[in-house]
Amino acid sequence: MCKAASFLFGVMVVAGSAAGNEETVFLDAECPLTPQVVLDQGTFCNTSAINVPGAGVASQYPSAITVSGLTGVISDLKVRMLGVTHANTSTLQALVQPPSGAPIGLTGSSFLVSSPEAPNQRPVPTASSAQWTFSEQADDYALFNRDGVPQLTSTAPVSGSYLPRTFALLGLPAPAPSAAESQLLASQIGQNPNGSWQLFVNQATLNTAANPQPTGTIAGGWCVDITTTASNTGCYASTLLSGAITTSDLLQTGRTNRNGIVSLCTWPKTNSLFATTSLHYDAYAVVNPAAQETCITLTSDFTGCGGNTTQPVVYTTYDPANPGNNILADAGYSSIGRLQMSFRRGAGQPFTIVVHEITANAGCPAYSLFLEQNRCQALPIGDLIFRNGFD
Ligand SMILES: [Ca+2]
Repeated sequence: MCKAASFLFGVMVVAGSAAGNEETVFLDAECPLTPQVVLDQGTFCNTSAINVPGAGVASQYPSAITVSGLTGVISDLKVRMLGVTHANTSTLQALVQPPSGAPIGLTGSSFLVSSPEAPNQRPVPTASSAQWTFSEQADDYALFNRDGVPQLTSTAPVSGSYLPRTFALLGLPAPAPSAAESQLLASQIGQNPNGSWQLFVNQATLNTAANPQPTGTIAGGWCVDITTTASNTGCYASTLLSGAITTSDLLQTGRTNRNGIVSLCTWPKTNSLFATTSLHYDAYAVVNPAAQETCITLTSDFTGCGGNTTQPVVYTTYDPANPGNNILADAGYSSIGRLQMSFRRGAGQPFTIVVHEITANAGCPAYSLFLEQNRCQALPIGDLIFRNGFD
């Protein structure tokens, strides 16, 4: 029997103790992907300017849009920001809270996130009266790029379509939702579109009081473009894993280097071993349930770790004696908050998610790992082919 689209991965313990040292995530039967005709469409906007200070929340926090009168359930969603002007949009944080479901991270980071092409440099994408469309049909991220080119010092206006994605987000001030954010607009597939949509915009300060950020504006406000079908298309899949790292967990020898570079479907990265300290870990073996290669996002939530910084790493195959080998993806950081990354995996291909402590025996009382994918969406192309060859 086909399960709800929110649980297309399953979990089984294959090794370790009841502490859950190592688990294998198996697949449940997928809901069928049934072609469906568009039932309804609508664009809804709030055109009041959203002004962004040098630090903290925007002038409208949140800015709200009421959607009403649409029939059916959401099959496609786009969020547009109109007239974005800002001299460093990399730390301009935006979340959208739909009427139901988790908030969706649109853009922004709480930390310096380097691009793989410019290690140790922070991209500084600027925007001048730009029209930003957040869409899963896009190929790159607003935080890093314009047309696939890292924006380090450019003053050119940046208009275009961007993938929604936040990076190393510590959470936005209340009343923004405290729930971990989804990385996919597709998380709204199958939901009722009608109700209040709220946009939370915040300027991060990079935790440095002496690091003032430029002010900015979203002068024309924002819009949601909603398409519906009669029933759930089944394209969105997710699973939530949770656990704790304790001193009864298994040990790995060393850990992955934290180099500030995030793994992305558009930018796979390499990494290596750092130190050889013994660290406790949990491992989850997962298989991609999609019928074709997809982009899988992972949101790690370490806010329940009691301030103990914790690191997530994804492997093609994991060897706790050599945790610097076979790294598929990492977030470039450990965190006491949340970390986001994404990676590509083919149909039926396995991967292993490992969560480990940074300080020996520090552990983590409670963490969660949220996997998502839109299994109907082709991979974001970016210019991967030029960065990594014909893989
Ligand atoms: Ca454990």
